[in-house]
Amino acid sequence: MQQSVFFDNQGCHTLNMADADVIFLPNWLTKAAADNAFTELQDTLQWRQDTIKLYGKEHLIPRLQAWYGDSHAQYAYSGVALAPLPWTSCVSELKAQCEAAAQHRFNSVLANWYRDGRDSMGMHSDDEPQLGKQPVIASVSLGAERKLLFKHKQTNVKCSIVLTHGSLLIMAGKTQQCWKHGINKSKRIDTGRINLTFRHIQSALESPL
Ligand SMILES: O=C(O)CCC(=O)C(=O)O
Ligand SMILES: [Mn+2]
Repeated sequence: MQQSVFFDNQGCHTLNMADADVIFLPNWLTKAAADNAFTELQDTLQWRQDTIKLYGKEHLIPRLQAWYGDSHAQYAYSGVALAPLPWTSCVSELKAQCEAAAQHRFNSVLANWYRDGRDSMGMHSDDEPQLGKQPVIASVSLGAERKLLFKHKQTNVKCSIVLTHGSLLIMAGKTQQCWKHGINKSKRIDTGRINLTFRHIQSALESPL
């Protein structure tokens, strides 16, 4: 498994991945801010466990999810249509911080709650047409550390990054076009993790910038 990371003196890591633009800030939030956000999101988001149909059979998605955003930011994820709920203050504050860090506007967020190591997310790319050609995605991690795996679609090169409590991962450029990512199950993890992926959904209702 290849993993090479450049460190700068602000603790910002740029992953040296071909055909990708990935930046990782492991201590983006203070521990106190990350602890508070984890508790508040766990308690206040409208978590749901959706099902997906695979080969004609219904399966529960192995994690809880919630979708928040501007009302026009309609999204279909893994075949599940998600109507956005209106922003909560905690999610909206994190959105503003992500916008400042990524220098990019977001209008929606997918929240995932991995209750323990039995919850996971399959390898996928966030490359739905509504996200545009080279989407910028800001991903905030809270709670248990989980490993994010990347696999190059053509070369099958793999690398991984441990997503720490209070970290921010920014994926941009050709990352979604050229790589898949996912979170495997892990027997050793018995505590929860919440991840927020802020996105910008393109919509006909949006006024041009
Ligand atoms: O939990 C994570 O870090 C990954 C989440 C993700 O890939 C997604 O929401 O599309
Ligand atoms: Mn993703």
